[in-house]
Formats: sequence, C-alpha cells, structure tokens
Amino acid sequence: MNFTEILQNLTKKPLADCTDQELYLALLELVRQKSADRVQSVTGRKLYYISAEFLIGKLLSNNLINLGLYEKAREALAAAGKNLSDIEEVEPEPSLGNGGLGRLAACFLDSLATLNLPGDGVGLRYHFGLFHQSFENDIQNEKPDPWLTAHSWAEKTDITYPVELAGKEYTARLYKLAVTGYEGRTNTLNLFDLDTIDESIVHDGIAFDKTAIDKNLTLFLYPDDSDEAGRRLRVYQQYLMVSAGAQLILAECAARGCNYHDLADYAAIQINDTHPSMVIPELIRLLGKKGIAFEEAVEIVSRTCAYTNHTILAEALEKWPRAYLDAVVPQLMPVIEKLDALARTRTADESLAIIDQDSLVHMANMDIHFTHSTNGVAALHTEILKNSELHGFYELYPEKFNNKTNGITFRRWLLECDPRLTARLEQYIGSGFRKNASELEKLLTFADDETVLNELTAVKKANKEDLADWLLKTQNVKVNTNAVFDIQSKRLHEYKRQQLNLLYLIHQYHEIKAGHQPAVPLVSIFGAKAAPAYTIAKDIIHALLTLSKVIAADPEVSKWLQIVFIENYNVTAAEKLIPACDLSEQISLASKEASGTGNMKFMLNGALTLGTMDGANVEICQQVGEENIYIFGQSSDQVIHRYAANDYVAAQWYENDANIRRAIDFLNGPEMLAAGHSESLNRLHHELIHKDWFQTLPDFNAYVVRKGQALSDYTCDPIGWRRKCLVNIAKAGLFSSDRTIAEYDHDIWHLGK
Ligand code: CBF
Repeated sequence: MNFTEILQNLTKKPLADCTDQELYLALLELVRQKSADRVQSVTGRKLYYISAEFLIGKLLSNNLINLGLYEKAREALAAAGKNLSDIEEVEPEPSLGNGGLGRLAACFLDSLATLNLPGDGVGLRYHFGLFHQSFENDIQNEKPDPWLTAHSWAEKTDITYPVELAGKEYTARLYKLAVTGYEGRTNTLNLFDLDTIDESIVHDGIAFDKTAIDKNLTLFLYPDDSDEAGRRLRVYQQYLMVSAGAQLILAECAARGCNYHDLADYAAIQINDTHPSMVIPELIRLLGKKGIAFEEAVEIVSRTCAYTNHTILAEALEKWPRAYLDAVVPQLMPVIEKLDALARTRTADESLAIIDQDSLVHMANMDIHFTHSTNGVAALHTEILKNSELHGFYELYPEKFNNKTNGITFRRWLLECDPRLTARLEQYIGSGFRKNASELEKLLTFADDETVLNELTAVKKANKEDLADWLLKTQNVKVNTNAVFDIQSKRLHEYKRQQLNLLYLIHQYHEIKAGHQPAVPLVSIFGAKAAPAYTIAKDIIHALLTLSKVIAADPEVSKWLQIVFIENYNVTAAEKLIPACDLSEQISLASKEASGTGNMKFMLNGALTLGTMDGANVEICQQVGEENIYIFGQSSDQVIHRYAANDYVAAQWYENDANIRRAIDFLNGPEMLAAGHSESLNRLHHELIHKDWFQTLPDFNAYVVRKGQALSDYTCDPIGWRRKCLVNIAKAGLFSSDRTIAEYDHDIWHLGK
C-alpha cells in the first residue's frame, strides 16, 4: 500500500473529501500504530524521569518527523489538496508544563528514545495546565487551558494504584503517551489522574474550591499557592505523582524479575527539581512494606535516585511546613523523621538538616543526602552550587556533585520549526547533523562564502515574513519585516529582567523624541506568562502593553520602534518566533539563570545573543567566541559579592543617573498614566527605585550601549552580521539534548546495563 492508501484506509473515504479534523484523527491513529511497532523490551536499568512538568508541545509533526513519515504525509495530503500545517492547527497543545524545566523534560524524552535508551517519564495529567493567558484592558487575564479531547495522545489504561491522602484512599489512574525517538525506539510518558476530577468546579477564571481534593487534584499545574489551602494542594499533587509513580516503578521492575533488594539494577530515578522529592521516603516506605528494613531501604533508594537542581532562587527550593505533611501524608512523616535523624549523624551543620528548627521540611536537603548524584544544569550554575549555595553539602559529599549542561532536541527546534534553514543546511553539509549535532561545525567552512551568507539572510527574511503573517492572523498586529526582530520570550520573572528591556525601550523612545534616529527600526517581541499571584510580574506586563500603545500612537517614534506582546506564549508560539529572531534577549541577572534553554534554541536558528554572563550563555560565549555574541553587565562574582555585602541601594542609582531617572519616571509620567492603570504603574515605579531585587539599574547603561552596538552592526555590516549568525548555528551542536542525555547516561544512569 502506498501512503495515500494507508491514510485512506483509516479515513474510509478519499482524502480530498475529509475535513482537517478527520485527517488529524487518521494521522494520530497512524502514528500510534507506527510508534507501537517501535516499542522494545527492556533489559537492565531503565530510567524513570519524574517531573511535575512535561512541556511537550504539539505532537503530530514531531512524531511524523521522528517516524520518517513527515514528507510522505505532506505529499499525500498535498496531492489531495490538503495542507499539513492546517491539519496541525486542529491539534490542541498539551497543557502539561510551564517553562524551561518542563520543556527540558520533553527534550530529554525525545533524546532518550532517539538514543535507543529505555527511559520513561512520570508526571500528572493536568486538565487545564498552568492557565490560558489573554490581555484584557492591558492586564493579564487567566482562564483554564483545556486540551484533553476525546482523542488525545495520552491513552487511558486500566492500570490504577491506591494513593492515601490525608487518611483517605484515592485511585490514581495511569494514562500512557507514546514517545518515539528520531529513528529510535518508543518509550512512554506515564501520566496519572483521578477519575473523579470535576472540571465544572472552576469559576471566575481559574478559581475553584481548593479543599475538594477528589474534584480538583489534577485540574491545574502549580495551583495558586498564595494561601494555605493552595500550598497544601501542591503537597497533595506531589504525593499523588510520586506515590503512583513509585508503585508503577516497583510493579514494572518486579515484572522483570526484580526482588526489590536489587531495585537499583532495574531502575534509575531522576528527580527533576524538588517537586518529586517525596519519592524518596515513599519508596522507603513501600520497600518497608515488602519486608526490607529501613537501613537497607535507604541504601537501595540512594543508589536508585539522583537529583537535578534547576535553580538557586530560594523561593523555588521547596520547604514544606511539617504540619502540612503531618496532615496530608502522615504515613511519610515517620520515614522523613528517621531520614532527618540519619542525616544529623552525618553532619552537625544545622543548615543541612531535613527538618529544621522551625519545623520546615527541606526537600532539596533530603534529595542531596539520600540520592547518589546532585547535578546543576550549566557549568556556572554547578560551580555556584558547589561554591556558595550548596557549599556545605559539597564539602560533605564532593563525589555526588556533577554538571550536566542542558540541551534541546534539534528535531523540534530545527528540523520541525525551521524547515527552510534545515533544507539549506542539508544542501551545504549533508544530513548527518540530524543525528549527530556536532556535524553542524562543517558549516564553518562557508563562513566567508557570500552566496551562503546571502542565502541564510534570505532564509531569515522568509521566516520573518511567516511570523509577520502569523502575528497578523492571530493577534491582528502588523510588523515591519525590515526591522530587527528582537525577542525576549520566557517566563515573566524579575530575575529574567524583562523590566531591563522595558527601561531600554523607554530610553529609546526618549532618544527618538530628542531627534537621535536609531540605526535601524526595531520590533521588540515579548512572550511571557506571569504567575497569577506575582503582582510585580503582572505590573511589568502591564507597563509593556501600555508602552506599546503609547509608542503606536506616536508616528514620530512608531516608525522606529514597535512592541509586540504575544498572548498565551507556549511551545507553538515559540516555534513561530524562534526561526524569525535576529537578536535573542538573555539578560538575566548574572548568577540567577541556572542555564536557560531558549538561548540555545535562538542560537541554533541563527539569532545572535544579547546577554549577560549567566547560565549557559557562558558556554555559548565559549563556543562562538566573544566576537560572535553581545555580552554586557555585571559578572556573577560581582553580583554574589554585592548580595553578600548587602549594599545595593537602587535609589542611589536612580538619583545619580539622569538616563535611569528619565526612564523610570516615564513609567508613571503623564503619557503612561493616560494610557494605563496608575496603581500598577506607580507600584512598578516604586519597586524599581526602592527594591530592584535583581539589580536592573547597575546593568542599564551597559545594556543600552551593547544593544546599540548590535543594532548598528546589523545595519552597517550585514555580511559580518550573517557570518556571526553562521558561526552560532555551526557551534550549536554542543547544546543538543542528545549530548546531555549521553552524559547523564554515562555518568549517572548506566541504562540497559
Ligand atoms: O534546567 C531547565 C531550566 O529550569 C528552569 O526553568 C527552572 O524552572 N528552574 C531554570 O530557570 C532555567 O534556567 C533552566 O534552563
């Protein structure tokens, strides 16, 4: 049968007569069948990657690419007058993640399957994700983000596990989602849910009764934790995930012959951040039920589990009041108490305890004591963990600490999202880079080939046109494709410093008004969701949206400057933005961004980075050389010292620098107040002068200068600019998640052995 016949067999009518919905369902079925053919039996160690988030994005195209069916499908559909990208529109994006942590987990699953390694994900099947973002009256509005349809990639199974929460038994049901690698095997993403969830309890945006656990438990990812009920709900969710996950792991290992004493020979468990940390005491508890004594269980679990730290922000290293755990998981508290006592025999340092003097349970501390590996996610981040944030632990267990610089899957972030660039690369260097990312370096031989450089310019221009069409269609915004496309897309957080970009844009507004024409028009694009209870983050969104209106209404400025804020930024939007980007904003306060992965995606797609020496920017700089990246700002050492000295006073910078003062005072000046909300604008104004926790002001002038340099290079030396882009693409190989996964496997997991 040819491909058209195969598809037609599924649609039961000529393809030309099918709706896009019918074709989508047929392709989904086809992918399921073909993925099932690639399931392999497991011998030796198998990985379980436990994570609160898996930001997997739409799956149809990715799966077709990985199965080698994309071109065939596109051609068969085209012959019937159908367009694969229209069919993709039918697919809802799974709402299973939020930011880098979740997207990393998704890239890792792709790489595991591509490298033919046995490795499954374990997580929760959220019904409404984080939230769906819209802007109403220039303010972020949150609604549920439904994605579960009758025909979803995640298939219901009849496998269930009992989970005890606050003394009551719940039934966790397993859903399985096939993860097929590029020319590789099929693994599984295991997602747990309750049958009793009631979506109708959500009202007024994303509000719901936080105490109705049987109805609400998997409604949202990261439910609002600004009150106690919300914080407890997070504990409920985490325990559902780890208890069901631990039971699944033990059942699968037992089915392969494990006698539980040898669990570490059958399973490797990676704890992705602190959300799944309770898997440690839960496994010890479950092994106890199988007759294994506490001491031996601790030993088994420590050999099985490993922990990844993704942040040094204290707020993200979870510490639960023991009263919550006493109430929600009383069965775990005796185990946690024993672990605390055991940890105290290893060190007298109170800061390394699991249960502290205020009765807070430190999840990261439990992870480090009772796993065999703790890794950071970029070289600088790991050094900061070792030398400052986790220094006490590093002294106690130096052998446990290691670095695994993050990576991204090139299948989604090059082959799928940038087919034009992929085709050109294949023309220049062949297709080896699809599986072996380091082959991209072959591109360097074309660094002085003006034909190639011009062709790369044409690719970028066409991608910018595509983005412009999409913006017009989805947001009714018209953009000038001759402008520089400058993009900052990531979670909204003060440490990522969207507010620095905001101050720059205000500065430029003033410069243009003062008659200083910029080198080139600039379209400044943002994509970011703010946590619903994070007031200042929402104020920053409001200020950007307001400024965007002020600029648009001013013809003198708007021919040079435009701000576009993407509504509901998600993987689908990222796939449109990244190939069209000229300048990638990676401007976090040095030391605060553990790694970043957006920085890698933009680089791979030929954008130049404007960034601080933070996270993986440091390694990007090492790869491409200082002449091919725009670095500015304080170093992480300077920042760490400034925090230690506790002598940063934002108001002094405001008082002493006229440019800073002019930019900040514009926030609640007459133009902005006429267009926006005074409460929000005044609050942000006050915050920047009196708090500025992430030191925006000391980096302001350096940022303005460096960005000016980048924009002038873009205009004055277009060939030189494109050469830099070429070098960035060529040097992106290091940031393939295939490399990262190979390192995890070699150093930590030893899968299949
Ligand atoms: O390691 C993956 C990413 O994780 C975060 O998003 C996180 O949630 N802690 C970090 O902020 C990123 O730097 C990191 O790339």
